[in-house]
Amino acid sequence: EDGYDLWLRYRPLESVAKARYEPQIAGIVAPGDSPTIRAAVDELQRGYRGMFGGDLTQQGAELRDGAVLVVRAGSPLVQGLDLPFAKLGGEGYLLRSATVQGKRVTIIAGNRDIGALYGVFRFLKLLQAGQPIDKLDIADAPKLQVRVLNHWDNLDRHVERGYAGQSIWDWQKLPRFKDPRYTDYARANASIGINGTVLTNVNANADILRPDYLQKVKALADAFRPYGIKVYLTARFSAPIELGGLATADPLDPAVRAWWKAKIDEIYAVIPDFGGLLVKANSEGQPGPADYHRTHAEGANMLADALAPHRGILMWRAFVYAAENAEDRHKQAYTEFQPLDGRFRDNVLVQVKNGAIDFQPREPFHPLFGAMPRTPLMMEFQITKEYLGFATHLAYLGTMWEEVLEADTFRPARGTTVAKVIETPVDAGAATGMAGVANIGSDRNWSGSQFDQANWYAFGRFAWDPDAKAEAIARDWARMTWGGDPVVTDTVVRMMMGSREAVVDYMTPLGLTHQMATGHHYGPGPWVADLKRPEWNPVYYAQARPDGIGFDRTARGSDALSQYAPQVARNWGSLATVPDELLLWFHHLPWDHRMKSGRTLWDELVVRYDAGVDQVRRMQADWAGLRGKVDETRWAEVRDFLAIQLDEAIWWRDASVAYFQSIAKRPLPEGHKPPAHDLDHYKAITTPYAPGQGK
Ligand code: BDP
Repeated sequence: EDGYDLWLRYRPLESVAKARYEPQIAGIVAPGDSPTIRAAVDELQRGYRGMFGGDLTQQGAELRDGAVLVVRAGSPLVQGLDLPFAKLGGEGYLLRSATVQGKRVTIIAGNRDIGALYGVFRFLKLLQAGQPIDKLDIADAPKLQVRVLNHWDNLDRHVERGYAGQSIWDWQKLPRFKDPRYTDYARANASIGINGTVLTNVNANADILRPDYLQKVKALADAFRPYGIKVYLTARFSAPIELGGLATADPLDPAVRAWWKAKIDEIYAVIPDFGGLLVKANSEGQPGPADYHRTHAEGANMLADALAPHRGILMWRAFVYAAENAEDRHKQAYTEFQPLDGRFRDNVLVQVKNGAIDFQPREPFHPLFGAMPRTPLMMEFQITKEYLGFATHLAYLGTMWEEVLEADTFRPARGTTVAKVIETPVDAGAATGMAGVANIGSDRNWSGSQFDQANWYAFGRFAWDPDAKAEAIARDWARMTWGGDPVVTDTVVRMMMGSREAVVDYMTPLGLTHQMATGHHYGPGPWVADLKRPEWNPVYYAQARPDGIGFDRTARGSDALSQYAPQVARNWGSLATVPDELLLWFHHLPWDHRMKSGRTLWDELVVRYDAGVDQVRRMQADWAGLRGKVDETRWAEVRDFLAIQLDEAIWWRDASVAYFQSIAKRPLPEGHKPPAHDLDHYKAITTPYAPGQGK
């Protein structure tokens, strides 16, 4: 095994389980004939072949006991049954054990074919997990409409922040050659409810909008369509200049508007169900409406208006911080976007990163959530682990996403979690959604490591249900990916559940952030102070000085806290109630500040760095115990990656302790070893050829 099959492995069931299931799965009845129903039947067959051996017989309208019905609402086969189609929406599904024509059957159905496909994946998951299927009564529907991956893939197949090889989009061979991998990609996404994919990097290249590239995009759209997946592209705001030869890209210029309208009409002529566009504007050097003194709303609405007749969506990113702006970077997106509340069209989704800075191992939730009640906001998570040790460090992100989604914004009132904010359409026609920056590449195992597949999986599950639980998701993934042995499942889940906190601890404990080395963001660089913009430097974030450490975001400092609801601001603003995890995010404190543990801040910091390293050791020990219980190839890969992670956790810990000790000038707490080398040693380490860098 090399991991290619992801969580859709469908390995042979044990004979007891097989014997139990067999009478309940005696054939398929799938009367509809559409590409999506065919995909559903294919998947059921594939699963059956893998788990039971042989093919399921396709049966006609004459039902037999044990038939599995794959149908749509309205099928004569399910008439007269009391089935909850009304609450399934366009993409939901139901699984129901029932008696039809006097026979015991299992119904898998949705209002549309895609629901039936999603239902088949759920059914296969039950079998993979050894769950009973004789009294099924499940109805499920996604809580968000737009559930998209964002590929930061360039046209030359370099993936920005990608750690799994090259882009899987082989532009040079498209449209003629459709790699079978495109279908497996679509299957994997459909199995977790992802219904869209942005093919190209947010740092966009206008060439993707050229007619020849649109034909390539169409080929991908054709491959994905049966699986309910729409394609989206990134739009470079200056494309009217670069492709259209216009002198300006001013969104209020009639020629510019006409150019975009024609371009968007052209896209829809090629791909009638095209999803829409994603734009990064006036951020990190990208062109945008501010170049013409226009607002983000003016820029977004121009594109939204051109997309609207085609029912297309415009995703507009709120990830902005400007070179000219001296304001705390935490505050800048809110300052720029919040006043625009209510000014965006209904088919615009403002795409907001989970935290205010940048996909760090831990951030408090972004203050825009809850603060723009008249604007559709979508969540943006980063699945690829740019700031959490690339593919080599084991870090399950489900716990991080759950933490953010469960956070209470108190806007307008207690109980309005971030999940509620993004789930609730701002008015009847408004869109909802979640985006995940993909970790997928051309590596055989798709994600660069076995365990990073779990992050792709978890993203889909949270996009379907933002109120989902990270542990339950980890358990499902572990069972499907590593087999049914409960010892394996429990161990894998335990490793996963502690893994992200370990990374936080050995990289950026107690609310520290952005301590990564320049450019690639892989190793430690807490001393870096030479980059041209202040907020690119780690020293900007830690504010470590002889008097103490941490970024003061209270009213005495940058007052970023004032961007949150008063209850949140009070909670995080007070030393009595702020959780240790966010302490230095919001407060600058003396090295001898007394922590809840009774230790000084300096001692606590060192204790946390070591706790992170120890947790990696525990993961190693856990994994060692699974030898022989999972296949050797994948086992050995994980073992080796954990060894890399331990080395690098120690590197992070030692480099950070050496640096902060040079400022704090205090001894290490009892029992904690000094760094192996002096500070200059760590400063001299360079990583010039790390993968995934921006270009
Ligand atoms: C940063 C990445 C950069 C992205 C940027 C973004 O380092 O490569 O372009 O986010 O989200 O974290 O636009």
